[in-house]
Amino acid sequence: MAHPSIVILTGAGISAESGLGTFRDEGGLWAQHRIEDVATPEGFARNPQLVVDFYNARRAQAAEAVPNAGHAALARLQAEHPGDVLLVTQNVDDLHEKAGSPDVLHMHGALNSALCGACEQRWPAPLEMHVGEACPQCDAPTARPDIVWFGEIPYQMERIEQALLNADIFAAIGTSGNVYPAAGFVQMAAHVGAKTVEMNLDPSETVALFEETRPGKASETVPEWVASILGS
Ligand code: BV8
Repeated sequence: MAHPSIVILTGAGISAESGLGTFRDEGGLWAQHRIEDVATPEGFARNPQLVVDFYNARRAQAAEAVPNAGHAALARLQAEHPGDVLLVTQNVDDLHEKAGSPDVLHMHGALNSALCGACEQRWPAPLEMHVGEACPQCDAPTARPDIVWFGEIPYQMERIEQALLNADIFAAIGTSGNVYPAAGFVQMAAHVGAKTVEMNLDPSETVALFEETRPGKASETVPEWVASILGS
C-alpha cells in the first residue's frame, strides 16, 4: 500500500515511564481507590469532594510529568508519515501534546479540561478544581472534571469508528484491554483487514486478537516500531 492509514490507541502504560501510575498494575490507581467511588457519575454525586480531590492530585502529578521516548516516537510518526495517522488515547494526561503530537483524541476526556454538568460547556480546567464551581457559560454550580466515567459514553466514537473502518494498521500501546469500547477496536480493525500490533509490557486481555505483538517497555518498543513504519 502506498501510504497506509494508521490508527493508534494508547493507554496508561505509555505514560508509566513518565511516572504516572497505571490502573491495573501492582499498586495501581484501582488498588488505591474503588472505581465506583472515583470514576463513576454515581460516585461523583455521592461524594464530589473525593472525586475532585482524586483528579486534582492526578492533574498536579501530570502537570509535572515529562513525555518519554514512546510519546516522542508517536509525534515523529505523525510528523513524518505521509499517510493518515489518528492518535486515540484513553489517557487523560497531556503527555502526547507535550511531546508535540497534534490533534490527540482523548476518548476518556482530559485532566486539563473542565465540563459543566448542566449545559455541557467545556473550558480549560484550573490546576485545582473545587466542588460547586460555577460554569462560565450558564453560571450553574455544576463544574466537574471533563472525564468519561464508567457508564458514560466515550468521546468522538463516530470519528474513531470511521478511522478504524479505513485503517491499514492498528496499533495498541500500553493498554490492558480491560475497558470497552476501546478494547474492542482491535476486532473492528482486524475485521476490515488491517494489520494489528500490540506493544505492551505484559500480554493484554486481548493479545490473542493481534497479528503481531512487540512485548516490552513503550520507551523501547514504540521507537523501534515507528522506525520500522517510516523505513518501510
Ligand atoms: C461505555 C476515567 C457505553 C478516566 C476510565 C462488561 C463487559 C464489557 C463492558 C462493560 C461491562 N460492564 C460495564 C462495561 C462498560 C465499561 C467497561 O468496559 N467496564 C470494564 C471495567 C468491564 N465501559 C464503560 O463504561 C465506558 N462507557 O461503555 O458506554 C457506550 C459505549 C460505546 C458507545 C456507546 C455507549 C466508559 C469507559 C471509560 C471509563 N473511564 N477512566 C481516568 O480516571 O483516567 S477507564 C480507565 O481505564 C482509564 O481511562 C484507562 O485509560 C482505561 C484503560 O486502562 P489502561 O489504560 O489499559 O491501563 P491499565 O492500567 O489497565 O493497563 C496498563 C497496561 O500498560 C498494562 O497492560 C501494562 O502491562 C502496560 N504497561 C505498564 N507499563 C508499561 C506498559 N506497557 C508498555 N510500557 C510500559 N512501561
